[in-house]
Amino acid sequence: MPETIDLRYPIGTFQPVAYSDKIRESCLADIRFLPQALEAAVQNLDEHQLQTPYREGGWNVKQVVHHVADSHMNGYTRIKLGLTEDFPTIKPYDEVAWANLADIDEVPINVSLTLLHALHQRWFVIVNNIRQDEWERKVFHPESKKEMSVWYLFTQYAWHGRHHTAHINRLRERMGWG
Ligand code: NI
Repeated sequence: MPETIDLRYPIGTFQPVAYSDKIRESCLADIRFLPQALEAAVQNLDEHQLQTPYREGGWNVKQVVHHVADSHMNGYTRIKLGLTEDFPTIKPYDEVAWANLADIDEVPINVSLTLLHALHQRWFVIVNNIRQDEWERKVFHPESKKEMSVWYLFTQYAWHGRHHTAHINRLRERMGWG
């Protein structure tokens, strides 16, 4: 496997999985502890380190942290829509363009970490209370023209948080930042 692909997907690409209690438990833990895990990943990094791309041509650490906040605000909304409306159409967004708006460079990452702590505290309570029959509720993604279940979204965002945390942790290891 070429190294660039490996760096892009340090924990592998997202793989949809069928419902199981065991996966539910591990994804709940991912949603619950993502803010702490991401905070630990960036601990003690200085401004120069935060400006370092996690791979050549990739987002820098700061962009990654702000992106997780952007993405998970969308994810929180998508799951809430899926739980409260009948087959709603969700809103895609241009994540690359979002990562290039002024807030990403100007706002300290602590602001997004605080946001993620608050967001995930609410998000965890929602997903922890999803009834068995609600996991199969569906949303429609108009760009990929795909139906996605609430279960799919839940497991995807659990993966997504670990995916980006791993980008930063792998970078720290490669750079010897401790
Ligand atoms: Ni992402």
